[in-house]
Amino acid sequence: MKISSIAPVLALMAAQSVNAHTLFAELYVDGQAQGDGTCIRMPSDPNTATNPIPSLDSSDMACGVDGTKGVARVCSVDSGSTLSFEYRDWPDNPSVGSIDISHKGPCAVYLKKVSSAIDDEGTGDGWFKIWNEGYDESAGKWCTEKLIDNNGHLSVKVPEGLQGGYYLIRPELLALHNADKGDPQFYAGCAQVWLNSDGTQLPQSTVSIPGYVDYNQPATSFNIWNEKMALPYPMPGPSVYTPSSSAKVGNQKLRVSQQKQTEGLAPSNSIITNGNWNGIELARYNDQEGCWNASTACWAQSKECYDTAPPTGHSGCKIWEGKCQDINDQCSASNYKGPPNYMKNLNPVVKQVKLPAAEAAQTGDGSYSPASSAAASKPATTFKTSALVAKATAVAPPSNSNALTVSTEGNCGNGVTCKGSSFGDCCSSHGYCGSSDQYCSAGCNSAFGTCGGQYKRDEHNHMHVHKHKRAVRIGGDARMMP
Ligand SMILES: *[C@@H]1O[C@H](CO)[C@@H](O)[C@H](O)[C@H]1NC(C)=O
Ligand SMILES: [Cu+2]
Repeated sequence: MKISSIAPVLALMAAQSVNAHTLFAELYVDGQAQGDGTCIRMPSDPNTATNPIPSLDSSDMACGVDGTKGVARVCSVDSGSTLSFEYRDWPDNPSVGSIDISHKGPCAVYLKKVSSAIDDEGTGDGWFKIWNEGYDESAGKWCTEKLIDNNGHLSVKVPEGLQGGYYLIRPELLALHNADKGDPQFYAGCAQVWLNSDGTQLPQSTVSIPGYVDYNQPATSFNIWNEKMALPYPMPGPSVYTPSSSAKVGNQKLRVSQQKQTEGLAPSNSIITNGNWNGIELARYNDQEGCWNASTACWAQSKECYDTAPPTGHSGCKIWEGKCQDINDQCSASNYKGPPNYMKNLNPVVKQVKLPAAEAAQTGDGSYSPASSAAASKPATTFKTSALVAKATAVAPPSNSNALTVSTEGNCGNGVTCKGSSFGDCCSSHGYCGSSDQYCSAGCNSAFGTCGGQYKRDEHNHMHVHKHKRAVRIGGDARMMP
């Protein structure tokens, strides 16, 4: 019994070591965290889960790699609800960061009405955009930069008046750092939701994904490195759908839909969630055989949990394992009445996360329109702590500075210096060489290069070198950051 519980843990730990870029990893509905990966389609391979979508022509564009396959859960949202999307640089650790600062570009949120949020593949026609933002000229920031300011969170309101039913909700980021070289990098994932609404509206015109955007369009080949950017930025995709004003009547939240959600609900006897898996309480027992039966059934669920854990991790499986171990211990001690703590909710208490207010609805072309003042103010940085916090390993100073070798791979630390390297002379706090502000100012590590006052506009070249380079291991911590 013990063996079967440990083997999958080790397998997963090994698999979840290296990441880069970003992933839509958690959905919040009116501020309520839905759980790591819960109701979200995401790539199954944790090693590549944060990579951009490989091709703009592929079915991956709809809901990401492996996104044509639905997950077991569907989250409930109301007409007018605020949805917040959490992006993570490390899918199983929200406290590390959201997306590399080099990944500058626009964001958008798309919806598609479907007959089944679980069975619909997401690809094809039916998509409409409910919000987008490109470059905010007054703030001098791209949408992705604001996302970083908001600790990886993006909030939008579900339009009121939409037909109730199942939807796929698709937040999208586009990183433009290599767009001028023919490599626009899209990040998209889908949340499966039930929209509780008695509205009747749906947009007349929708687009197909893939198909709504292509290479060599103004939006996807835009050069962010020009001394003077060709603003306004031409947003990719269709214009934003705005419901007709007649839809916005009264308090939609009080007008509950006649229909009820039937698919993707958490079972009522679920006592813990991990991603889209639910731990189901075991039947009561009061003899030896029943006890060991319960133990077997418990470990079988544990295996299922690990086998289905998304890249966001398996902290819930670990908690469930504790329950199985408890049952085992009790059976061994001839205490055959159980299960212990029957129907006790085992989900950890979720710490409050400060989320940005919903962005103002936009009409038309996606050029910036100011959000509410609440959204503009910087949020506090309260984060729920993950059970699997990766150790941030400080780059140790060299024991002998004469032993420094010049970086040949763009990394620095552990005896490797940026000074004299082709990547730039500054070593960033994350252990990468460069010569822009992001490498040479705050956090710059003077032990492995020079710091300050030499900002050059050559980070473009740098990012090119690092294009999709997998994170390099430095002092036990793997990161892909400046
Ligand atoms: C234990 O499991 C076996 C095999 O599934 C079953 O035949 C038996 O009835 C179970 N016993 C109890 C007490 O639940
Ligand atoms: Cu990237």
